[in-house]
Amino acid sequence: MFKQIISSLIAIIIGYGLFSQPIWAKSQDRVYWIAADEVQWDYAPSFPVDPMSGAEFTEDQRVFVEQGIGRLYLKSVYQEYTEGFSTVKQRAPSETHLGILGPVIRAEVGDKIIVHFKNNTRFPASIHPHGVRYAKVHEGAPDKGQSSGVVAPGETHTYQWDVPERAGPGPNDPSSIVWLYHSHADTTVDTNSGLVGPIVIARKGFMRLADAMPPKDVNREFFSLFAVFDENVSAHLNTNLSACSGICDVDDETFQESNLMHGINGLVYSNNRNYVMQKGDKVRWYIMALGTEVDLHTPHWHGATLLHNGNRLDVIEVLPAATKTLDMQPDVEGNWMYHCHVNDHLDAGMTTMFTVE
Ligand SMILES: [Cu+2]
Repeated sequence: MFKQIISSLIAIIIGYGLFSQPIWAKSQDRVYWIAADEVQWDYAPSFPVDPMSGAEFTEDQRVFVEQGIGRLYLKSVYQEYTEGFSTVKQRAPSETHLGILGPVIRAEVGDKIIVHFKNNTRFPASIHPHGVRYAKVHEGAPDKGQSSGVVAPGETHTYQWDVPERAGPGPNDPSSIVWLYHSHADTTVDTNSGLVGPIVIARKGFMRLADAMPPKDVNREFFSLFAVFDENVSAHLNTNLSACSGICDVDDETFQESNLMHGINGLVYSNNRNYVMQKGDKVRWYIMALGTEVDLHTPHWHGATLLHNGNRLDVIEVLPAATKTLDMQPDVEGNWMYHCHVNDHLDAGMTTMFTVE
């Protein structure tokens, strides 16, 4: 009898220990090693073939992928490294659709995010986060000579950001939401140069332990940045001009037009083909936009509908630096068009496909 009471007490104590503070709900430091690197970026690796039509690019399409500088540009991108910046981390297969975007920074409410940042580019750069909580010194934006996390070429900075309730999903949001991060040394130049990435904040208890995994209540997640990268104002314009042929006059309107890269994650004309899912999956889409007054985008999915905070739709609107999180449960197999529904953007390359297997 006495033994039974003791063992019951032990069971209660162990049970309390397990369930009052489940291991997955503990606050954690989420540590990242991220550098800004200069890389040669290909907006349309499929050239000269348009994967959508299977035919060669048309004259109108070639304005963007062949004329002027063409489809290869030097850009600045955020890359994730292993501890101590020893090697660039290989992207998980589930994240190859990220394209030009920097690594996904993940945390759940209650965590702290620590980002070791190194600027390997020839221009000042930073990581300025949206949504999370930071002191001025970790803002990543210029502040009249004060130290605020803008990093000179070759230098480093360790950002520390908190993730309080107000950085996570609100009452009408799903279990995770997306924020942007980007360089804010010279925002217009830095973002057009390519320095942008996503932050995902999950509700407490919803983040999985493994890297590159979606929240616990979904099977798959995808990220899309709808942005016209204006290569006319990239920090790398002068370098890129050396690879220009034909009309290469920076004051010429035709040349300027050829440098407006209407991409989804920096890929144009159906070159982002890694949006692959299974029929019936619970799929979360994180939509982001950046740019200027032409960057009003209306992402549209064929073959499926989505939920956005309780509203059903198959088109969502985003404006520069806005973010939207949507859920989809695809129920018809196939390759489906996924494009911005602004006519001018669609024609200029802001289109791709998603695949339901
Ligand atoms: Cu658009």
